[in-house]
Amino acid sequence: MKVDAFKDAYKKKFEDMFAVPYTSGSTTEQFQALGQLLRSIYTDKWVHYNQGKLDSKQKQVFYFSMEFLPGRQLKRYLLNLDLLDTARTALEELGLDFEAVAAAEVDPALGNGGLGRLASCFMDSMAATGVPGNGCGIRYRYGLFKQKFIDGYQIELPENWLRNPNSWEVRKESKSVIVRFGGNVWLEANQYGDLKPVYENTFDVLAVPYDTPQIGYRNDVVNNLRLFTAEIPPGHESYFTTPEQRKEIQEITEVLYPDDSNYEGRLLRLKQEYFMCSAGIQSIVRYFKTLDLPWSVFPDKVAIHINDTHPTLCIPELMRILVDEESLTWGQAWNIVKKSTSYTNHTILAEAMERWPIYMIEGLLPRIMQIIYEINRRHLVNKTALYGAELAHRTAPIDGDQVLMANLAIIASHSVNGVAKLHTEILEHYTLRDFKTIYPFRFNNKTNGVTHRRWVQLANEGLSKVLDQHIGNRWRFKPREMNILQAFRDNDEVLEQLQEVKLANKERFARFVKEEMKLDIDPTALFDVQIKRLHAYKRQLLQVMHIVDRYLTLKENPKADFAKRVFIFGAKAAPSYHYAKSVIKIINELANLVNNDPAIGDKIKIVFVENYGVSLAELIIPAANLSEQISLAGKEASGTSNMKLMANGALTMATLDGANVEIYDLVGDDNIFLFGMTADDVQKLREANNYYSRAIYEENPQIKRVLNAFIDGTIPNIEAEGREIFDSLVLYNDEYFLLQDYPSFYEAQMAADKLYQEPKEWAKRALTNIAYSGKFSSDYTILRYAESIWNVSPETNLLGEGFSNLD
Ligand code: GL2
Repeated sequence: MKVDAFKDAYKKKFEDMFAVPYTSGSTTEQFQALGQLLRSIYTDKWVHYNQGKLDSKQKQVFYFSMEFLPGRQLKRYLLNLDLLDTARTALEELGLDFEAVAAAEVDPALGNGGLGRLASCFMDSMAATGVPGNGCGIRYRYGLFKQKFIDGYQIELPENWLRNPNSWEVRKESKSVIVRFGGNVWLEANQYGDLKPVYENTFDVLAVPYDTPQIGYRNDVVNNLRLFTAEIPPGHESYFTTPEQRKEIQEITEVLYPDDSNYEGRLLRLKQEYFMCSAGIQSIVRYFKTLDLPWSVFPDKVAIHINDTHPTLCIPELMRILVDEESLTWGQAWNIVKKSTSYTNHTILAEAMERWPIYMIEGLLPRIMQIIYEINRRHLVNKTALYGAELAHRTAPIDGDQVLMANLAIIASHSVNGVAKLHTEILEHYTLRDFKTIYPFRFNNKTNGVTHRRWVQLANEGLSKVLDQHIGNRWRFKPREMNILQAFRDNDEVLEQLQEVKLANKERFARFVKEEMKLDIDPTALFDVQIKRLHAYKRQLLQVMHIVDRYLTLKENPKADFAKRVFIFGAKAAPSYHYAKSVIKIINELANLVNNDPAIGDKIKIVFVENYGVSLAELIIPAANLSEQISLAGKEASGTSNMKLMANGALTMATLDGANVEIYDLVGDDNIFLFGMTADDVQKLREANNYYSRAIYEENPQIKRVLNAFIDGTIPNIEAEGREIFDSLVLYNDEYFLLQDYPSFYEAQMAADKLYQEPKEWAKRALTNIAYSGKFSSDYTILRYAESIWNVSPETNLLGEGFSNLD
């Protein structure tokens, strides 16, 4: 579409919608008009692609996830439709501010963090690579809470993301299904003598799908993200006369659980999980039946992927439908389930492992519990014969009065993968060792990835132009070709351009900070970024110790040789996570102290952005010089902000944890700041059982001085929180070994300071990080899933070339 035609279409759309001249709307209205215009452009493609999938009966992937964090869609759609420049020019020629219009879109926070964002990167990459993929999840009425700081404390406000109509979704009421909860169930012989369940007094809920298109990058693919909402079934209105009764239905899809990597065994969460699984599986079965094929080929047409254990109930739900409703034998059904299901594990944290009390499942989902009992019984019988009773019991889905969701997911899947090499190794050797014994070929690694379209092409247009100028634009289709940039490591012109782009991105962020926080930050200072959920294992506190250390040193010796730094944090804490909230309070009070100390000036500034999410990440990441990836080794399954920051030319400050290990393998010693214990060291230290943090505190004056600042009034207004943190580190033996790793962390930070004083040397390393980041494109990750887990053949459109050689 040409600019003039786009302008005319936009004007008409705006005036049709709002009945006022196009010059007089708000940015929200302008966004809505642009959204509607885009819809009219892509809908044909969507319909056509869907029809093509149906006609060809090709295999499709169904990616089940309780979380998606898509971010804003407008620019993503424009980019993928190759209309970004056209739309920008058109709006600007009409006198409108394109960026302001794009920023008027709400950012749907339907996920907590890395896991949800990964699901959205995967949706983008499936469309880009031509993998026929469907996302399946919940349309939460309220997304992850909106974070506010009041007196330095985190306050949670509801995130009403649907206040304005959602421009992209399509309600598909005719595709609704009924999800059944509770009641009684028993088995009775039917007219053929088969035992079938009979239900009584069930609580029925209507699951209504809302579909959002997933447009491929400059190809003809438009996949689908289907999110379900819970409603009263038509004709049942008379049973729901009181607000309480209606609420019982509405609350199923009312809010996202705000806990990251933490399991909460609440009945409502179980309802949500089953609601999504049952609705999604019923949709799949209905679709499969339209193909008019025998059940035995179901696994050749459908791949069901379980993103973490939250969607594990897909397994007994599919068993239920196949056995109870479609009258397959147990053996036939089990084969189908196993061949079509695969599971990704995203964490080894014990507190994140889902286990549901049997009484809860029994009460809410009586037939599903019967099926789980039968899966368990057969597992014990079969595996005891082969491996003995102990191993059979340790791997069984039922443990005493609990159902272990990971066990159920593993035994009923044909593939189990971790999300980084180290993570998969830990799963195989420790966490899931028993399963590895029984199913040696079931395990595989799929290192996470990020979509360069959002995280480089859109978030960093300046960098994208530099890349185009020197290496051509093929990297936009094949991000691995960014490695050609490495040939320019000694090219002064390129290095200078990269520095200019970085500075411009830092200035943009500084303007935001000035506007939103009334704080001046120096764009030439080192921007040191740690953006992720607040969690003890991620060790934001290590960085806090480092800042306190610098602060105290500078107070004593204002001439101390530190580079100017802006410490940037973005982090939400789970509302019930007391410790994490204390760390938030401490960072905010430290910021207050340091930012207002005239003796410190620009040498240290602390920016803790409120309400960190995808859109803020898009602003912060391109501005970063240093990427803090400092979790205790062995704890972070993969991480993905590490990849986004690297792609934008930040150097990584890292422990050898998660995907940091693979970043290190790519860029080498000279282009990363490594510190701290390895996962093996941590393991040994734990086994030795002789770690004594109090002794480190007593014997290391640097550490003692820093920790004392938490309790001696140096940082005002943190009496309770400072004491809590101090005690966790000194009295309660420092579970995440901060004191053990601190000296090497500090040393690495000093090395970063030193390097930052040599801008050209720093820029060379930034260039190398950018160059090698293409390897972490989620396009490749998805192609690996497609090839070795889902067994679907993508019709890739990336420069028309296939992807035979992925490694
Ligand atoms: C996580 C891991 O903690 C994180 O390291 C990983 O990158 C993502 C995606 O694989 O998954 N696991 C988890 O439960 N959450 C994550 O972010 N919330």
